[in-house]
Amino acid sequence: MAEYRLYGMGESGNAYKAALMLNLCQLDWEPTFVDFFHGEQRSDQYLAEVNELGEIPVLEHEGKRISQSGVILHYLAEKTGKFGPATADEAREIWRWILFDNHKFTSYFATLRFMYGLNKSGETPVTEFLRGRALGAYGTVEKHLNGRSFMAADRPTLADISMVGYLYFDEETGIDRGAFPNINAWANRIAALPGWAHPYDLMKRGFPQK
Ligand SMILES: N[C@@H](CCC(=O)N[C@@H](CS)C(=O)NCC(=O)O)C(=O)O
Repeated sequence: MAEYRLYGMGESGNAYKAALMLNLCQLDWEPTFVDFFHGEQRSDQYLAEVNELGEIPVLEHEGKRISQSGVILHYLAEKTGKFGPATADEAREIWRWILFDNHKFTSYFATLRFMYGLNKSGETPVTEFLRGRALGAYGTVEKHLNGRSFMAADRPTLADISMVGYLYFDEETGIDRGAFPNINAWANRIAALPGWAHPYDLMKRGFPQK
């Protein structure tokens, strides 16, 4: 049995944030597939035994079950000494970007991709709203990366590992990463790190194939 277990599935960029960290740190881990698209994360058993929040990812280690990707990333940095802050200022900067990521950079984009890219909703007022919000967050990150290689320090940190979570999927969203040269170069920089792998190569996919 592997030392670390990650509850997730391939289409989840939030689960990918944790999977990527586990892989970059070369930890002994294995995924447990959660049948998200059939609602397993909302089942009584999952809520009672895995995560009362009804979400993936969840990291299991030494009898603990830890949820929220940002918390999981910090836990793994504590365990490994990798990708964490070197100073109190860096710690604040990492948290600032992870919170921005969870609220704005990931969440609007992820919901847009789910509706438009996976569920093929077509264009609706909701997808237009989500794309507008996601583009706003992309603009903020594009500007921050001007003259910088990484988000929170002069080396890759937890902030980067969190924020690239949805950047390697290629389902149609109406947002072209290529139109954001700084974001594009940064995502490629992270993809060049030893241990990087695409989310679909780390966890089983669950979206029902029609
Ligand atoms: N802030 C959380 C977000 C986790 C999240 O929303 N995960 C999605 C899958 S990508 C989920 O489980 N959603 C279930 C729901 O919202 O009902 C994190 O970073 O872990």
